[in-house]
Amino acid sequence: MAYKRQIDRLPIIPADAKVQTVVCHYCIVGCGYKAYSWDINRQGGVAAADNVFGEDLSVQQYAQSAAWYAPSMYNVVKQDGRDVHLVVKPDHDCVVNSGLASARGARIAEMSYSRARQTQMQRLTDPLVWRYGQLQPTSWDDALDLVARVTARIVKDRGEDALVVSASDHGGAGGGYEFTWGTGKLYFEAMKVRNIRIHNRPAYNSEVHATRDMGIGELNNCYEDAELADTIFVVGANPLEAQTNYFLNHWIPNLRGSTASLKDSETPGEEHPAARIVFVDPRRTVSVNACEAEAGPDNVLHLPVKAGTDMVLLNAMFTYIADQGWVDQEFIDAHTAVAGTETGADQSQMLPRKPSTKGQPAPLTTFADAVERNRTSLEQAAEITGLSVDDIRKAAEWIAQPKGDNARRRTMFAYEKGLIWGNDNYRTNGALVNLALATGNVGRPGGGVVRLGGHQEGYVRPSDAHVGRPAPYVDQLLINGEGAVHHIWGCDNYKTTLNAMQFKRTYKERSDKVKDAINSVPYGDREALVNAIVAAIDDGGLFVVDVDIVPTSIGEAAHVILPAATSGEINLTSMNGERRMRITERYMDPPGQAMGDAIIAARLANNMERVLREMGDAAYADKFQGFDWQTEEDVFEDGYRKNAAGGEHVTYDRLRAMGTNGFQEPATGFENGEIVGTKRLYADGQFGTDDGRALFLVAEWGGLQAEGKEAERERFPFLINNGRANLVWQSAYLDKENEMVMDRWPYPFIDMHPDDMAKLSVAEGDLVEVWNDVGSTQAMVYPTPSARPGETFMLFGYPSGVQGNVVNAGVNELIIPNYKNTWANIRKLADKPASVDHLSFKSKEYRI
Ligand SMILES: Nc1nc2c(c(=O)[nH]1)N[C@H]1C(S)=C(S)[C@@H](COP(=O)(O)OP(=O)(O)OC[C@H]3O[C@@H](n4cnc5c(=O)[nH]c(N)nc54)[C@H](O)[C@@H]3O)O[C@H]1N2
Ligand SMILES: Nc1nc2c(c(=O)[nH]1)N[C@H]1C(S)=C(S)[C@@H](COP(=O)(O)OP(=O)(O)OC[C@H]3O[C@@H](n4cnc5c(=O)[nH]c(N)nc54)[C@H](O)[C@@H]3O)O[C@H]1N2
Ligand code: SF4
Ligand SMILES: [Mo]
Repeated sequence: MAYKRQIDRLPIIPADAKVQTVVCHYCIVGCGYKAYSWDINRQGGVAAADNVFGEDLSVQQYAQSAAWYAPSMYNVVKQDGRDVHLVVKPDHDCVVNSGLASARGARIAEMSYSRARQTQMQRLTDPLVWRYGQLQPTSWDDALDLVARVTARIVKDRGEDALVVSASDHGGAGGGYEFTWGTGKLYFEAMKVRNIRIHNRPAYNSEVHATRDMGIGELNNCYEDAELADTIFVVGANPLEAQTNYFLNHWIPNLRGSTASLKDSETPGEEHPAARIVFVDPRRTVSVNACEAEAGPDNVLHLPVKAGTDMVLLNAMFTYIADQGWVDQEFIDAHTAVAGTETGADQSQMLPRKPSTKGQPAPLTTFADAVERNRTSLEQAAEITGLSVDDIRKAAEWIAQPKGDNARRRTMFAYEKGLIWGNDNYRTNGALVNLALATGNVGRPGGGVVRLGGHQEGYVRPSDAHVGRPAPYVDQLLINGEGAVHHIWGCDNYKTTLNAMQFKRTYKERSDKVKDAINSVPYGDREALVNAIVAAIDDGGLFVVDVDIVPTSIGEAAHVILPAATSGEINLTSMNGERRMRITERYMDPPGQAMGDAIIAARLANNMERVLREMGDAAYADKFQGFDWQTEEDVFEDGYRKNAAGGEHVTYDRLRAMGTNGFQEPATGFENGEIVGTKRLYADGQFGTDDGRALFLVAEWGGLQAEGKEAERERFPFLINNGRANLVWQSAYLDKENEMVMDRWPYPFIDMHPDDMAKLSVAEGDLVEVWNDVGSTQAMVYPTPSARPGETFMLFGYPSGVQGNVVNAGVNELIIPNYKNTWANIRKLADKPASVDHLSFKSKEYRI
C-alpha cells in the first residue's frame, strides 16, 4: 500500500533516536511496540553505526529482519511543540507478539494526529459548547464551568440518581488505570452515582458474573498456556481477527507441533502431540480456516451450533465426560465445593444453593449435584444444537479423554463475545466453567478457562457496591425519560448499543429540547443559561456532556464536548489478556488543548467543588477534594498504588524499566530490580471464594432467554449474526479517517450465502436494508459460500450502517445484552454504489 501513502522512501532511524515503550492501544493482546522519535531535520544512515538497528543497511536484509519498518508505522508529530519523526514498530523482544504487528497495530503511527502529514485531523483540539445554534470552541474554564453549574444544580435539586454516566473501561484504547481511577473517584467516591453504564453494555455490571460467582476470575491463565495445551476449546470467538497476535504467536505454533519441547520441559516424558482445536461458532470463521490450513483439517473440529444453543452442547459434554470417568476427581475433591457446607461470599445458604437475593440467577453447587441437574444426553444436544452426536462426542474426547500414556489431557477453554453477548450469558458461562473445573483445567499449565478479551483492561476504582445487582438498565432509563444530565466518557452508544434506533430517537428528542433552550438565551448570561437548561430538563430534556478524542455519532447530541488526549499523548498503564501490565509512555503532544481523561475528571471535580461552595453547600463541596492531580503519574500514585492488589510494588519508573514485557498482575513483590508478578491465577488451588473452593453451576436450558428473541427468530428469516473484522477497530472511530480501511469497507459488509443472494435478487456489493420490529439499518452484500443459508454475519458498530439498530432491547437477569442472536428481514436498497466498484469480493479464506 506504500504508493497509496504517497511515500517512496522513509527516513532511517538514527542511532541516537529516543526509544520509548509502547503497548498497542487497540486490542486486549497488548502487543509490545517501541516508539522511536528524533528531530525533524535529521536522519540516520546506512552504516551500522549510523542507525538504531546497528545493521549495515546498504545490503539486502533477511526476510524477518527487525531492521525495517512499514510506511504505516511512520509519521511526523509534535514533541514539546517541535516537529519530530516518529516510528512506532513492533518489538521483537516482547514475549506477547515477538515482533509481529497486525493490520491494526501496524497503523499506530499513521493513526496519530499530525498537522504536518494531515492524519487524524478530525481529532478534537478544543472544548466545544453549544451556543448560537452550533458547537463553538472555547476554553476549558468556560466549558467546565458550564458542566459543573448544570451538574451541581441537578444533583442538588434531584439527587445523584439524576446524573447518568456512560464510562468506558477501554484499558489500552485510551484510558487504562488512570482513566478508571479518575472517573471512578469522581462518580463513586465524590458522588455515589448508580445510573452508570460501561461502554459495551447498558449497565454497570460484570460481563461474566457466573465465572466470578463460581470463584474464578476470567483472565486466569497466561498466553504460554495456549502453547502448552493439548486441546484448545473455543466458544464464540474469532481469534485470528479479534485477538490476532495471541493467535498467531501462541496458538498456531502449538497447532503446528512446534511447542513440543516447551511442553516437555513442563511434563517430561508425557506424550506431546501437536495441539488440536475445537471451535464452537454458528459460522465458519477465518480462524477455523487458518487452523485447518496450519494444523491440517484432522486436528480442527468446527461445531456450527444453532445460534444461542451453546449451553446444551456444553452440558452434554459435561455429562458425557463425567459418565466416562474422564474427570479429575482428585482436583474436584481437593478444590471444589463439598455438599452441605457453606462456601462462597454469600454464606446465607448451604450447598447446593438456590438462587439467592444477591442476584445469582442460577444455583451454585457441587460437582455431583451439577452432574445430576445438568444431565443432557448427546442425542438431546444433537437435536437442539443441530450438531451430530458423533461430533459432540468427538469434542468431548478431544477435551478430556486421557492421552495414550493415560495422562490427563490439558485443555484450555477460551470464550469471548459469541458466548458473552449470546444467549443466557450466566448459565452458558457457568456450563463452560463446569467443564474446566471437572477436568481440572484451572490454574494448571496448558489450562485455563478464560475470556480472550476485548480491549486491554485497567480497573481500579472505589467500591461500586452502591450500584447493586442487578444494576440499573441505563439505556432503558434514558429512553423512559429519566435522568437529567448525561456524562459520556469514551463511548459511542449511537453506534454500539442495543435497541440503538429507539435509543437515538428518544435521545435526540430529549437533547434537542436543551439545545433549543440554550438557543433562546445569551450564552454569556450564565444564570439565565442554567435556568433555561434546567427548565428544558424539567420538560423532559437531557443535558449531554461528551468526553472523546474525535467527533462521534452520539456527540451530535452533545451540548458540551471535551477533548481527551489518548495513548501515546499521555503516560498510561494497562494490562492485557494474561494480566500483563505495562506502561505506554508519552511520545507525542496531544492535539491542541486536549488533556488525559483522568485530568479532565480532576478539573471537573475542582469545578464542582468551586460551584458547590458558591452555592453555599460546603459539606457537599468537600467531597470533591483530593483531585489536585497535575499528571497521570499523580493519578497513578493516588489510584493504582494505593488501591490495586499489589499496587504498592508498582511505580511508573519500575514499569519503564520493565519495558514491553512488564509483569503479570497481581504484583507480589519487588526483587532484584524487578516487579514480581503472577503467571497464573489459582496455581495454589485456592479459588476466589471464602473457603477457597470453587463452585459448580446449575445450568438449566430454557431456550432463547432474552425477551422477544424466540418470537423474533420465528418471525424473521435471517439470522443477523454480527461482530468484528480484522482491519477495523471497534466503531471505526479512527478508521473512518483512514484511507486504507475506508477503501476496503466503505459500508459494513454482510456475509451471505449465494443462495440467499439469489432469493433476494442481490449481487455482490449491493446495498441492502436489514429490518425487523425494532429498527432498520443497511449493509453491503458480501458473497460467502461457507455461510449457512439463512445465516448472515454483519460488521458491528459501523458508521455507515449500525447493526445495533436491529438488536432488540432484551437482556438477561443481570442486564447483559444478547447482541449476537438477532433475526431480521433483508431487502435490496440499491445497486452497488461507485465507492464499491473497485472492491474485491473474493473469499476471505486462504489455502496453502
Ligand atoms: N451489535 C453489537 N453491538 C456491540 C457489540 C457486538 O458485538 N455487536 N460489541 C460490544 C462491545 S464488546 C464493545 S467493546 C462495544 C464498543 O462500543 P464503544 O465503546 O461505544 O465503541 P468504541 O469504538 O470502542 O469506542 C467508543 C469511543 O471511545 C473513544 N475513545 C477512544 N480513545 C479514547 C480516549 O483515550 N479517551 C476518550 N475519552 N475517548 C476515547 C472513541 O473515539 C469512540 O468514540 O460495542 C458493543 N456493542
Ligand atoms: N479486529 C478487531 N479486533 C478486535 C476488536 C475490533 O473491533 N476489531 N474489538 C475488540 C473487542 S472490544 C472485543 S469485545 C473482542 C471480541 O472478540 P470476539 O468475540 O472473538 O469477536 P466477535 O466477532 O465479536 O464474535 C465472535 C464470534 O461469535 C460468534 N457467535 C455469534 N453468535 C454465537 C452463538 O450463539 N454461539 C457461539 N458459540 N458463537 C456465536 C460469531 O460468529 C463470531 O465469530 O474483539 C477485540 N478485538
Ligand atoms: S493483535 Fe491487538 S494488540 Fe496486537 S497489534 Fe494487533 S490490535 Fe494491537
Ligand atoms: Mo468489547
